[in-house]
Amino acid sequence: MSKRKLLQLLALLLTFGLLAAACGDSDGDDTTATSAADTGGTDADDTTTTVELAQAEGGLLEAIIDRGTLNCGVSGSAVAFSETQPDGSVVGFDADYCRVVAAAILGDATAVNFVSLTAAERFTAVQTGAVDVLMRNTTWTQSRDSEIGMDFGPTTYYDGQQFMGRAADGFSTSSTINDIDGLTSCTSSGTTTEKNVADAADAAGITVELGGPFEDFDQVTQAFIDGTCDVITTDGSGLVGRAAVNQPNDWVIFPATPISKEPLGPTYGQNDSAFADVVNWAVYATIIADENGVNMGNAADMAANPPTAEIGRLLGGDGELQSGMGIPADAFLQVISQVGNYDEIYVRSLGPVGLVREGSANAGWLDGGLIYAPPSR
Ligand SMILES: N[C@@H](CCC(=O)N[C@@H](CS)C(=O)NCC(=O)O)C(=O)O
Repeated sequence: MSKRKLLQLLALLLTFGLLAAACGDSDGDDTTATSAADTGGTDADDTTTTVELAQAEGGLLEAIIDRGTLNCGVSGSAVAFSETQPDGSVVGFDADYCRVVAAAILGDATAVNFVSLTAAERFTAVQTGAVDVLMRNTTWTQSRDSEIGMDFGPTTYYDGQQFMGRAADGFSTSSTINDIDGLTSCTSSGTTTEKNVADAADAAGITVELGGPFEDFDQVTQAFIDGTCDVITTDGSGLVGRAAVNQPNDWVIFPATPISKEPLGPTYGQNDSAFADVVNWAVYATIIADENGVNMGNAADMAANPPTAEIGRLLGGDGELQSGMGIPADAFLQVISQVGNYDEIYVRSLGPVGLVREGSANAGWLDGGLIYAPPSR
């Protein structure tokens, strides 16, 4: 058995112990590091070593090209971000970013194997190689970036944590964290969300009961509807999506300023720069295209007659940089013509639930937002 296979097997064995521990664990965000160490070694450093060894050979880009499909980890139940349809297909903003990466590497936006993962399962799925990348409303944090062994690509959606309560219970959009003193707040296990509530409650000097544990946000939303939870909490976009689907007449989202920063974007195993560069620049390509008015409808014409030298380079013309990254020269032309630019991807999925870029952090940098890409040069 090759060293890589042996390590994958070891990682897989760890997973079984890990998932069993993670599913019912209300502190799942730490579960990955802690449980892996508990199962496979004597301390947390063992986990890190295993992950690093498993990834030291790199080569994920070549493996995906050989396989012919991208294994992309998604939620599958995140409204407007990744929603599994009855026929098994997945729609949404995150699902489209899986397609962006597949189009860049394989020239085919449909060459994606979507893998639905709970919050608590997601990092193990990357560590064991079950998925190549997560597009799963995943927040970039210091511990995930370091001890949990992930690397993060460009933020595709700037989010922040909020609460949702009922107007009948006295909540309004101007409610604050102080208004949930003594109440039960529910969220899914294995998220930044559950920890932020504890921090925010401590800072405000209030007591908040954590309901659950809940494995996913379907269960959380149902518990809110059933009245088990006074309020529910997650990334603001998740609350907007749930309200859009359930069409309640008295669910309100607060506070106006979120209690945390939740930068969401692609997440993959650490120390594989060739793969990371491709994911990152595929995302940047959608942003540069948006800034320059290159879209699904005109990308082929723009490639044939580039309006600027940068667009020529980006779409595969003179001076293109994609071949040197191990992907076809026209990789980003495929991304834009098959999936679209950032704005097209955003509006297609997030527009219908009422999430608008204008005036938000997700506007382009020239419009006062944070969506920004380095130059293609
Ligand atoms: N961004 C946070 C939360 C991610 C997450 O899985 N959130 C869940 C619930 S707490 C969610 O919003 N799911 C969307 C949905 O199922 O509607 C993280 O990375 O930990």
